[in-house]
Amino acid sequence: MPLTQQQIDAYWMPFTANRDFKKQPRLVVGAEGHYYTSADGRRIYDCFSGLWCSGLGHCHPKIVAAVQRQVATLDYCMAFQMGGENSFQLAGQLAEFAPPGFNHCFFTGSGSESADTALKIALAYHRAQGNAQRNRLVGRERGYHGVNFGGISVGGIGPNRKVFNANLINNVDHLPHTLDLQHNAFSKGQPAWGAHLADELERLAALHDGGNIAAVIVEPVAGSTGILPPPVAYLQRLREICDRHGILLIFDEVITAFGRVGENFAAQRFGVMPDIITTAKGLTNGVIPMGAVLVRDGIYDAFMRGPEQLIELFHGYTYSGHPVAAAAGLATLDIYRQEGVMEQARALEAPFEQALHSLADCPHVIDIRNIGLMGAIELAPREGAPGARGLEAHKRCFWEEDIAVRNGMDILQFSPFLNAGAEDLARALEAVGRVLKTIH
Ligand code: PXG
Ligand code: PLP
Repeated sequence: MPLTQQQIDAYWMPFTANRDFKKQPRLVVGAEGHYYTSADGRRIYDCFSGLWCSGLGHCHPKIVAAVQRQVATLDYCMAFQMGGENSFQLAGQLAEFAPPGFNHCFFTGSGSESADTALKIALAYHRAQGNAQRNRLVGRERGYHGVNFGGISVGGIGPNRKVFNANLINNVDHLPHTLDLQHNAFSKGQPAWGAHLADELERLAALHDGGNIAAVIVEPVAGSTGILPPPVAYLQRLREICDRHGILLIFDEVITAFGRVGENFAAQRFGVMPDIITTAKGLTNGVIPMGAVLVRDGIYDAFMRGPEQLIELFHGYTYSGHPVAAAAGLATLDIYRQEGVMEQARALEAPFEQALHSLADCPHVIDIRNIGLMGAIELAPREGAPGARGLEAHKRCFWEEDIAVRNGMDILQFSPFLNAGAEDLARALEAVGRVLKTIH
């Protein structure tokens, strides 16, 4: 049954140009492996792994089976003062999957909830340590940490903050972002230029006194803003400055964890260990919403003092550790470990980079950048109509080339499946090239 106009009108779509979309809705009714099935019966190759979240492909049979079993066994369990057994199993498995020393995790329902949870844990940790004066937070321009008030406050995406400006949380500073097309356009992997931008943290520490800063939150690779790989040595420098001043370093790995940069976590790829790691998305392959915040041992331990009958952290969600999500997470982690996924992702990085950069000479392209299985093609905005060119490219890819490509304004973004075929990917990028050649 085709949707009625009333149904189309009723859904207020997230981060979507609703009126434009509803003139000709791009609707999907099924998915399997690397393809969606559109409502008009076409197979659409997914170049974005859902929304970064479905790296193993859609409807993976092992995850489907695990979810089906779980929903008929324990559908939900009171999350406070009780717990479903499998959420503990998932926590234990995550600790083993994580870098050494991250042996505790707090479950959430999404990346936005993970980001706000991490900020709250950082503030509460310092208080538990007797350092209540450490209450400043530092984010970064162009950072994306979801859409809740904490996340948009430390985040650095102008339009996400503008309307809420007066109500953002207090005591937040921002580091500069690291993209400068004069210095690092068309970089492959980590740009050589830009490590010095981390020194802005030292300036903030001088201004406010480093002893008043609680935490710095950054994405190891800024994703949502259009993929900004960290300059060589940048993250190391942030780590050093944090250490010098006792500041917690939070890596928001909602996108970068679970193979997106060829390792379990970006922290491992870049060889820099944060104190707190936020995750979501790939934790369950996107099948059931779930996030997790992983903390270094000392952080958890700092809370485990005081009277034992008292709650140590006044925080939690109805759906923290949801049993059906936990089942999806357990099945997903099994696949990451058993099916050579990280090796596949690493092997795909070079052919992906090559295919992406082969579009450098297409019309309107002003930058291409990539790392791991994250890639962006930045287009010059159309005169007087920012975003129009990117949206047109997205729509034409969907209708004319049968591929799903994400656009953030005029930046086309790619998040291939961790197990994508190099030829499929090359074909999809050729199709993008065809579209770019015919766009005005
Ligand atoms: N932190 C980071 C680093 C993210 O990338 C979130 C937090 C928020 O997660 P939730 O689950 O609340 O959406 C994200 C999410 C895009 C795109 O097109 C990126 C995200 C979400 C949707 C689209 O790049 N990132
Ligand atoms: N609002 C009300 C009125 C609630 O009772 C609750 C949870 O009990 C919430 C919001 C928070 O919901 P969640 O735990 O799903 O984040």
